[in-house]
Amino acid sequence: MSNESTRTESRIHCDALKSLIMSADDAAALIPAGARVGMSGFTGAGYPKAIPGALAERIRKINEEGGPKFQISVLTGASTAPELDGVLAAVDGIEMRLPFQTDPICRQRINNGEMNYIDYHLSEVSQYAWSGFLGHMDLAVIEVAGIREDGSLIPSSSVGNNKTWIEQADKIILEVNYKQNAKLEGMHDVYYGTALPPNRKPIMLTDPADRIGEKYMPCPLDKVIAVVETDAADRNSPFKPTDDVSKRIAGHILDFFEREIAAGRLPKELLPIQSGVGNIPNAVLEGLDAGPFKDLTAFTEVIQDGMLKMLKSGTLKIASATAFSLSPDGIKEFDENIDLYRDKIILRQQDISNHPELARRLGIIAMNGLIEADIYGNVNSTHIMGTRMMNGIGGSGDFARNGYLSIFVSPSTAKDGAISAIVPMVSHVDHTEHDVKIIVTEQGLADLRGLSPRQRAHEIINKCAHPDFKPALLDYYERALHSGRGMHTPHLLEEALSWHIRYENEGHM
Ligand code: 0RQ
Repeated sequence: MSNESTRTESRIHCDALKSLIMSADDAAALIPAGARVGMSGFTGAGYPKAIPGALAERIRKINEEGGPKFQISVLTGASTAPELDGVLAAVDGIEMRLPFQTDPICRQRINNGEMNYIDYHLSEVSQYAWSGFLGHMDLAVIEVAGIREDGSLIPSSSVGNNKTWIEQADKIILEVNYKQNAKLEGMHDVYYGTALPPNRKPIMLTDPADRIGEKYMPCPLDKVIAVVETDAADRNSPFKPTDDVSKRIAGHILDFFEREIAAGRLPKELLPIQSGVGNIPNAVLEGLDAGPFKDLTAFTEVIQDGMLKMLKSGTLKIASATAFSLSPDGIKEFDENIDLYRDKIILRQQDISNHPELARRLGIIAMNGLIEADIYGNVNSTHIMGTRMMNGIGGSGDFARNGYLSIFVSPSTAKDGAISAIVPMVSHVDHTEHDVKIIVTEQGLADLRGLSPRQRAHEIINKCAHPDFKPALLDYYERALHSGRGMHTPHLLEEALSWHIRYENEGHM
């Protein structure tokens, strides 16, 4: 993942594919307008580094000449980086994007109505592709760490949907990235037993450490039309230093775990943890590492910096994921100490890392971020003020609905206190009141298990709301309760979204 590998020795060991080595420009020229392209990449790891840029340049030139607009559809594992989403969105080269993105230019195009965006649970993308809902896959562009003699592929720093794209696409272009650590070889576990209903069989994984698949991905040689060699590191932003708000959120979660262990509802090693990306989840991991826990396991989507630290200290004994999501410092740490991490990390495809059957069986503790929650426990994690896409639901729903505990975390306010994260009614729902078990802000932790909607409202307002907004929330709830309308989930429908409208009009809720 950083500079350890060099090009002194070729990583392309398959003779049949050596003759297909070409420049990124020549490979990009093989991608036609209108193509539906499955690309590798998951949270800034394992995405193709050279071809998207070369393609973007080609699209820019062609579109400047006038004539029919050149765009493609881009399907990935999850978010990528400026070298993929950013460059293609900048030239308006993406007609349709799925299933998750975090790129600012993409976001702008999506919210301007210039790009179709389909926001799917990450575990489901592969089955949708196999069911035919996502259309015909023309091409796969996949980054790999190397190609073996028999043409099978050594996956790179993410697996994502690569297995599906390779199997489904008519044609395949490979990027062999020499910056990816050669010792990634052997860390993957790609499962070839999935099927569509009614032919499904149980997935025989009962522990996050179980290996059920292959270390390599077979690749039909007759489909490969180009091989491009690259030398570029994965790119992710550094984490913000842990601030007081994150520390307080982490503290509430650690106290909660200790109470649950004391009550006999969690074992002392907890249950396998899933942690979303972002500064707060990373701070929670750091808090766990500083706490009394040992021999924890993770069954999650991404390995972030906090998890590396936990693996190194022994707090965590095994981490199963589909990708890395490391800061530049995290990448350096991983590369320098890969021998320590190799046996403790398993990278799987995302339809297994996020599989509902496995999340339910293992009893995952899911921890994800929220944009806003309402007083009854519905959570919006995707839409700003109900209409503007932030990132997407990602894998949060896979784990929140199917895990044993679903914890959602957020500061109690956003935008310097102008916005309350706790609102009367969410402006968009991703995780319903039925899926959300625990909400945590720096103010406190609301445990919603076993509570009716009215009881939940008291718990959420009193434990999680910021003091600046608490009186107004209590006032809303009391007036709704006595409005003469339904008392199961009391609401004042005329007012329910007035906080959002006030923010849009006046810049303050
Ligand atoms: O924007 O930096 O411009 O001010 O949203 O908010 O508080 O920094 O939190 O980075 O953890 O993101 C839900 C978006 C939280 C994320 C979400 C603004 C806020 C800031 C980010 P600025 P924070 P985080 C595994 C699981 C869905 C996917 C998921 C997410 C920015 O966690 O995308 O969970 N989750 N995947 O100011 C207006 C509000 C706001 C608000 C926050 N109420 N109104 N703006 N912001 N609340 C990973 C994968 O699936 C791959």
